[in-house]
Amino acid sequence: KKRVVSGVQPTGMVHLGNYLGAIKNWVALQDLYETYFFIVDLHAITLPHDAAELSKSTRSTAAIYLACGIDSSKASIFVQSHVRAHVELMWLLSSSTPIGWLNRMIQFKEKSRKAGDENVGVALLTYPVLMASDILLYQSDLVPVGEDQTQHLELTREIAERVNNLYGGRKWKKLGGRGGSLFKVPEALIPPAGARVMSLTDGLSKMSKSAPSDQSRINLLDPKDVIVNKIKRCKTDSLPGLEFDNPERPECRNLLSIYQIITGKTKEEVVIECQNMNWGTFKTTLTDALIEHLQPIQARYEEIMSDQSYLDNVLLEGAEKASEVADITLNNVYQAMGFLRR
Ligand code: AQP
Repeated sequence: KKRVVSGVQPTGMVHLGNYLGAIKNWVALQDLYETYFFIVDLHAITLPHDAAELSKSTRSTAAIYLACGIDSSKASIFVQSHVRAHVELMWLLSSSTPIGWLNRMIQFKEKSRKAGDENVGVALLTYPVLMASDILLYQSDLVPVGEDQTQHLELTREIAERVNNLYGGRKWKKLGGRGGSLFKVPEALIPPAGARVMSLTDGLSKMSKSAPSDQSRINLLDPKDVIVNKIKRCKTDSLPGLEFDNPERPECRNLLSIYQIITGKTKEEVVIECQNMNWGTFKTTLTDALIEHLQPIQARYEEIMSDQSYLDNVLLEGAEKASEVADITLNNVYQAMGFLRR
């Protein structure tokens, strides 16, 4: 079976964008591939973070994975920092990653500009190397990535090829290794179209955990009245009818797309159903569909959170399974780089 890895950062509340763009798609992937879904807590400290919140958020994100249908008998579900190999391999990869490759990363440029000099730690520059480590440790074939992460995946591929060339093959064999590639070079798994969920208050920017206003996103755990209120107040326009493909109407496209994905209808079905609706009617329809979709997830979440030992066990088993695979890769790289083995 091909291997797939992916994760969400425990940096706040998981929102509809994380769900529709990532977690919901993983549920189908776990039946097709050998999957590793982790909570990327080490990435969550890239920008200044709240220490008291991190572990709570990590637990909650793990419970959300399970509540959304990720199944621990199919996928390895674990916390990134529980598998030490991630940080170790990152250091080894850093030595072979030219700093120019990292300086080029658009997200670094954007996030460092926004954060201001005082808040820009070295980790903001080097975190794509940690991401490369996350992926390469598992010899992943496919990585589901949003548009915003394609540059980082390309970097991962470049790092893999460079380390394979520098230390793999015959050189590794001479040091007692198996020879061949140290890393599989992974491919991107592009998510289904329409999976980029935009802000409720601005149809041109993505729904995001870090946006200051909570009104801009639907959190997966938002209670019913909050969802009603957020959809009631979300940005719309004053044109008649509803349509997907008018570039002047990004909010309209976004809300219709959300409706389409959570109801599982086709675009054509949604067009027929909604094209003549006014905003008031559509907002009620969308709110009802959201509540109907999220309510069972929220109920399962409460159940999972009420049994801490179950969650601990899932994470422990997940970390053990993941470590077995990760340690093989890590040990190979140590060997190929010439480290004295214990
Ligand atoms: N708006 C979105 N639409 C579709 N997919 C999205 N993802 C995030 N936002 C959207 C996908 O969720 C996964 C996990 O993301 P992350 O935790 O690494 O955070 P992020 O990509 O930085 O986005 P966030 O959650 O909104 O945080 P901030 O505020 O930091 O930008 C990824 O697969 C991502 O593509």
